[in-house]
Amino acid sequence: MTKSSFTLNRAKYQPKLPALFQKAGLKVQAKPVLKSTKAVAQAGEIKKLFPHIYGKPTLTFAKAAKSENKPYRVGVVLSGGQAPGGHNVVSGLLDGIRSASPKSALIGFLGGPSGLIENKYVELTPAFVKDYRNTGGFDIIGSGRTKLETEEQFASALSTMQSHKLDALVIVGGDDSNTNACMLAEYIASHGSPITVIGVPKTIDGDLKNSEIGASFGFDTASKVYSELVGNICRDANSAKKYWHFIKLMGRSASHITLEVALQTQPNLTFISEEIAEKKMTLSQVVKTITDAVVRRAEMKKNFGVIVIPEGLIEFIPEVKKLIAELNDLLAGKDDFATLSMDDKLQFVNKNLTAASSQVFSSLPILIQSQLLMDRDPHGNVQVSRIETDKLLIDLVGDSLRELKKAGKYTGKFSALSHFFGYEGRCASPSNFDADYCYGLGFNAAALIKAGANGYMSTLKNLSAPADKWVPGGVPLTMMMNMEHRHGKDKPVIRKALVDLKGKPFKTLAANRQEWALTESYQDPGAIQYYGPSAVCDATTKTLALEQKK
Ligand code: FBP
Repeated sequence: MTKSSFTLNRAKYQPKLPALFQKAGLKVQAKPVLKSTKAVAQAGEIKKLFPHIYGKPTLTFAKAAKSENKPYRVGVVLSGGQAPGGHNVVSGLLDGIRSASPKSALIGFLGGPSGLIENKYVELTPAFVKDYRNTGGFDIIGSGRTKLETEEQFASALSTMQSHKLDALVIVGGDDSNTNACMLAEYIASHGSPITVIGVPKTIDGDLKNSEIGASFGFDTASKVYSELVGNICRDANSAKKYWHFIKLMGRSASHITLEVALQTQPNLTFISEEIAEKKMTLSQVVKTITDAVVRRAEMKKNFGVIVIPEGLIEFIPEVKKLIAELNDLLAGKDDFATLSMDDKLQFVNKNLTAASSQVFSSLPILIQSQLLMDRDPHGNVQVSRIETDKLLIDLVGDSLRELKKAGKYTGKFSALSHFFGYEGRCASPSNFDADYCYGLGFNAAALIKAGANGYMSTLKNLSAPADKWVPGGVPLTMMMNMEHRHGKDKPVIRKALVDLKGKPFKTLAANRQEWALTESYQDPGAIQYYGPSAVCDATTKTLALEQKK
């Protein structure tokens, strides 16, 4: 296969490892930091559910005086949505275990967790991995969203691992996939097997972070891709001066991507779902906020602007959130729902919803109603990327502007365009940050395997500093767990990190948004740079820089 000259040249990039691994390779030993740990919430219940792996210490590494050189047999699964850098996790892991011994072997399970259950795999040799270094995508072994749930699935997963004589399995995934990793680690330990499970924090959504994890990989690259696109649209809006652009940005629940893109590009209006939930805003209040901005700008003869909307916004409007929770429970108990006609679906739903939710449901356009009734993903999440919130808002704002026009309160023109940026960013070539971070996370996972850590997430701390100053370590997965209502039942899951309304990134937006609404303070972040000055090529996200600013 011929390759673009970018691919050929980018393959030569040598990711930067933390100084400890540069000096010592895998000749390191684990040291506890926090001697014991607790789950973030419902600690008693989590402890009961994970008796074999609960409460372990957090770990860091130091150079070892002596180090045993043994070959490792490791399996790897890429799980959930694609995120830039996955291939570098694989290459860092391979280089890590091979630096312990060139006889080490890496088995890649195909198509996500289902490959592990069904024992579909490929051996990831250095020659196989070579072409994937520093590239985007998960195509090296594919990904999937199968949830490990049943006794049979766990038993098959363990038997696959035993058949390959694995020492460890690495699961690269977001909150749901690392919940899988945690359950599997407990299952394996409870069956007396020495195989260990290590998670790697992945998701463009940026919501797998906490006191121990600075960022999930992929967020940096994806938000830079969207920032470039939104920056271009801002410039177009200000050149043509005739369109309102409604831009929905991926990120499922949390609004981290939207917030980061807003900080990078300074559009006229930005919605942050977490703020909408906190202020208990109704859908009409959201529509009124946009309508007011359109009217005020029209008074200044500016019949154009740019609005960014997180894809999960609809789920955070309290009345819709309640409706979705009721729908989730209803749909979880009705296996034949997908086979019903639309009329039968609507009849079933309207009959079983509470009066308040039924009213909210009926007030939505039929297109949005049908999108709310689509299949949930295997983890019970509404597939918000398929709900056209951008178009819904354009319709509703259009209606309210027509009313104002009739009442003589608005004389402007409203011509709106909708965009959705999501899949455009998930497989981009990893930025230097993600290329380094992912390679380091993979190498660090090898160090955790060598340390015999089970039920841990691979971590690199101090991420706003240059890569050689990053601090490798591990965090017990149970430390991030809490109980949540999913598929009509309470289940242990890793807690999602939503946007902190008291945090510096949100406060920076809040301090500037009035000015940005009425002016054209648009910024042009440009495309991701892979060659050039470090200040441009190695810059982290604004979110990370603001969060870690002392
Ligand atoms: P992960 O949490 O698995 O990383 O997935 C992130 C995401 O890209 C969300 O932002 C988006 O809502 C969802 O995946 C889309 O899923 P799909 O790829 O199944 O359409």
